[in-house]
Amino acid sequence: MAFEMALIRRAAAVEVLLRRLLDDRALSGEIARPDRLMAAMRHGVLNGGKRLRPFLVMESAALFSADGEAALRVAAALECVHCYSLIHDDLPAMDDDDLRRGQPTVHKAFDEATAILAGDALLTLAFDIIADEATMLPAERRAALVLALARAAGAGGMVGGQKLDLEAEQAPPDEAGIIRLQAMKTGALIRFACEAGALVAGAPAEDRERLAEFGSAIGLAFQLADDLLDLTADAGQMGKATGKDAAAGKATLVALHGANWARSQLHGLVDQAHELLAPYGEQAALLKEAATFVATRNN
Ligand code: GRG
Repeated sequence: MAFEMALIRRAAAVEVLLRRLLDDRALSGEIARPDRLMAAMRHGVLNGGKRLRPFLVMESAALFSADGEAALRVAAALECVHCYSLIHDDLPAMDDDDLRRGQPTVHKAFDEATAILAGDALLTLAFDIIADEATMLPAERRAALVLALARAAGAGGMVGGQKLDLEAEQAPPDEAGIIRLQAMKTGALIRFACEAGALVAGAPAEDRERLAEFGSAIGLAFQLADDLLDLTADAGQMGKATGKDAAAGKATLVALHGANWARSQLHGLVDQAHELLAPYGEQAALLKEAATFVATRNN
């Protein structure tokens, strides 16, 4: 319960900031931004969502008593990258989805070209937010965050994982290939979310690595849980609205080893995640609950 309340509280804070950052009025020193583009960006961002990644940034930052306002801005930046990826993932050239978070996808509500541009602008806005002096951190910490986010989001991270995922439709990968693809496509941003808290705080490298490992463990759990939800949706049970991946016979660890194996893996990953946070004691209680939530979520 404490976790659910904290997730809602953190989501509300990040939404206030996102609303401000996506305001029609130009940023100081910037040429006015086109209305329809801004409207499409808002549609893709201010449309619900659990705001799990921002939560992970803010909670991992709190673990090291980092500046809360700076952590909030990094959290908002990461959510912009996540939302851009969802807008592009929904496009006809990719997943071709009509609904996202229960509302028309951006290309349905606007048009395809506008959706592509809204995604592009959200990606660049993310780096703008972090690099801006308003993110009151020493310049080298902002640079380290920009670098880590660029790597998590780019060809060696989420975008590369998406490419491998598209290729997997033609040539299904083996187990190692599936793990690599998922670690890149969904794992990299979750890993960054957890690592970012340590970066905002300027925590020692050992803590940064520990939080990154925690992020990798819950990233894997997130994807396994997602594949399980997909399977139950495909079987017409509770879970995701569509079981598209399972119905398409997509190569996943769940498809390879079955649901019971996946559930026992999830237990192991949550234990591993909790152990990684053991040095932080009670301070890490909410992050530990987040790991459990990720593995047991039903949406
Ligand atoms: C198009 C560059 C590009 C990348 C797309 C992450 C991704 C890569 C695509 C999303 C496809 C998808 C639905 C994957 C399953 C896991 C996932 C990322 C689910 C959505 O994340 P949640 O559950 O969503 O955190 P909310 O809506 O709560 O933010």
